[in-house]
Amino acid sequence: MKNYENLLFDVKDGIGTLTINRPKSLNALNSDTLREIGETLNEVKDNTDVKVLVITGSGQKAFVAGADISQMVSMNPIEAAALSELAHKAFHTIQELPQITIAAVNGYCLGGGFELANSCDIRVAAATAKFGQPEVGLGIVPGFGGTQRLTRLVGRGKAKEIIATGAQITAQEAKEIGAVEEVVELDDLMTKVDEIAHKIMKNGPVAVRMAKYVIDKGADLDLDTGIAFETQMWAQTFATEDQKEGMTAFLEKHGAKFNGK
Ligand code: CO8
Repeated sequence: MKNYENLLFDVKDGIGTLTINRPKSLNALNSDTLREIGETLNEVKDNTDVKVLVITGSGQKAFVAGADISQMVSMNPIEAAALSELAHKAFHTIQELPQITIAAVNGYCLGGGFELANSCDIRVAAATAKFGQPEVGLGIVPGFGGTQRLTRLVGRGKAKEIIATGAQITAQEAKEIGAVEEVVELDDLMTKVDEIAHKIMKNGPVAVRMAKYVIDKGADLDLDTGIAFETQMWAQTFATEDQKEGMTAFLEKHGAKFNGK
């Protein structure tokens, strides 16, 4: 793995951890950081050692406090579109990764930070984390997918309330509206994320990957088409060694040893 200027990346026991590392700017996303995130994701995509990807922010104060305002202040529309495009590419790659991704939200999760978290599969937040889309207060609209992914998570009314007021909400409030799955004390954040990652990694890798795919691709289909799609995918799992192993191990009353084939 390369050494990056604005992020850290390591892989341990099957868990890849990508840490946005610009604590002096509360991990704000500038174009260099987005480019580095994109490069890391491209490596993660094909790295079979990474079973689960965790994305977090460096320090105790912020996950990501948004796109970098000092870079955006003097941008023209073409430059803004280029920045937004970089983020869209990176966030789209996160969404399409075969691995399950977990956002470990350790603090401020604002603007582009909330949009980054929302492109992950699961969000676990420290009780002290704050969420919001403050863009309208800067005279812009969310530009890294916030009007779309947040709306799909929490519904139009809540998304409009969050985006139009620009107000921050607590981690607990974010959980109540479905924007966060788990809330724990800050000191317990990475332990909780690790626990979830290990539960995921105990299961059949092909099945986990396929479940993510069916949920995401099925979300925009009508119910009947989605169910038909699920049936196809379900049937395909019977062609895997993991299915034979999982069911045999159950009947023989021992733990399964999946090989991901
Ligand atoms: N960009 C650049 N620098 C930032 C950012 C940011 N988003 N957030 C914080 N910083 C910097 C501050 O400027 C400050 O730097 P310095 O020490 O040099 O003065 C340092 O981080 C610490 O911040 P504060 O002193 O402000 O810390 P506080 O504890 O007082 O406040 C807050 C913390 C509440 C998080 C506050 O920093 C804040 O409101 N930050 C901005 C949050 C925000 O508005 N985010 C949205 C940005 S817009 C966005 O994300 C849009 C994405 C889509 C764009 C698409 C078009 C291209």
